[in-house]
Amino acid sequence: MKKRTCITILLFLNLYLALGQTGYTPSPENLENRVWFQDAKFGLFIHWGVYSILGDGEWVMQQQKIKTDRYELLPSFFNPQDFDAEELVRLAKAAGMKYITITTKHHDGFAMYDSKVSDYNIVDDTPYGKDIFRMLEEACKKEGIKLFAYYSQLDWHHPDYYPRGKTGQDLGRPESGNWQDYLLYQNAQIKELAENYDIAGFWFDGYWDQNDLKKAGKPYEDFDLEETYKIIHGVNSGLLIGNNHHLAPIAGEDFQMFEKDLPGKNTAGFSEGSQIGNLPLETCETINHSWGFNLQDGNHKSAKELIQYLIKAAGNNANFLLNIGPMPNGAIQQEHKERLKELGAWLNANGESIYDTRGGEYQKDTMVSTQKGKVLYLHILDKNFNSISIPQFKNKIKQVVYFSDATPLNYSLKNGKLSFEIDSDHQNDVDTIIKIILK
Ligand code: FHN
Repeated sequence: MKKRTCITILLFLNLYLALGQTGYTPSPENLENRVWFQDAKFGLFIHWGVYSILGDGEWVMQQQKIKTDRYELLPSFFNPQDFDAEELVRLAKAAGMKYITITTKHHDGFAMYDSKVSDYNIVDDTPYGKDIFRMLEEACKKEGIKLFAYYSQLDWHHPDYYPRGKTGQDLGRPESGNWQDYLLYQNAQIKELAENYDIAGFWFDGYWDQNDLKKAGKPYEDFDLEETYKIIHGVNSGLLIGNNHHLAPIAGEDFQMFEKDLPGKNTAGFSEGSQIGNLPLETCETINHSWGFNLQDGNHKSAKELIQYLIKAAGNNANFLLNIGPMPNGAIQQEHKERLKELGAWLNANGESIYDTRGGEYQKDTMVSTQKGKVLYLHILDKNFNSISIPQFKNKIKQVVYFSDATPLNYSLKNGKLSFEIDSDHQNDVDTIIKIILK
């Protein structure tokens, strides 16, 4: 284990025990994996299911109120002949991504892996008949990319997901069911994923479906997260668990995610209750506006927007999990492939200022900072922002250079105030990086 990792783990452990979640002590392997996670910075989110056939996103069952017996027709024409796991993993790797998180089961309840718990899965229930999660696992191993399993605790198909939460009403299921039997089913699927696939962790979703009822003072059911997390860490204590419950971290979790917002913000409305905890952080976002494939959604964010989101995430000490939604044939939309290639090109040139760094203390809309040891990277995200002044700059400076060509920069540091001008030749429309080597 690298010396730096040991120190980081000890820091984590102290911080954890001081502020942390009672009742759960992460194993040394888990702490080491958290350091890896924080160093990784960038991952690929994949939302893919039989819903892609309808080309109307991953909520189509709910939004079009498709009864379960009608929705169950979809797998019979799911045959993604153009799916190429190795090509997809190489696309992620070339984009500079270090891990992939894919939906093994979304809210529609259909398993995109070879589940032995339910035949309602891609191997047993489609003409395609292949385990895409296994194919991705093998391709990830080959390319040195880690694989995470997204799993929805919310289930619009299973008859025992009863009482219903905020969603999944009127989908043709009997108005009855045994919640404990659903938890047994859900935990059996989660356990088989942990035991049968070489994964790095779990990305849970859907907790909010019941919790929103609780917040509204209505009858709800509890997911008993402690039991699920114990099962996972009982299989492998090193597995990293995150839960998109939109709350502060809960005991047993190993990273905290934010949806469509930087940590601490709530512009998209998903982060109302999720104050920043003391776990590794991640924010997730779409390239267009849809997680699952949406034929009508051609509103693709520019490469500049996505690169700057990655930089702001790193500046806020968070990873960026960027989503694609494969089409029903298994292919990736051209625009999404192009964006990933542009992110990869930027990281190829500037990755030193992102990978293995931690969020800096200077965060504004137009400027964030990342830091690695004695090197501070200032990211100036607005080309017109060329006269920089940082009051209360606490560090002693050895040298200030432009990251792009190592040209020294004249600066003044008087009474703790650091100021300098950026010359027009070095201004960059996406990110002007100033490298400050500290004493
Ligand atoms: O309802 C899901 C949605 O389909 C998607 O999976 C996102 C990804 O973060 N999570 C939920 C919405 O918060």
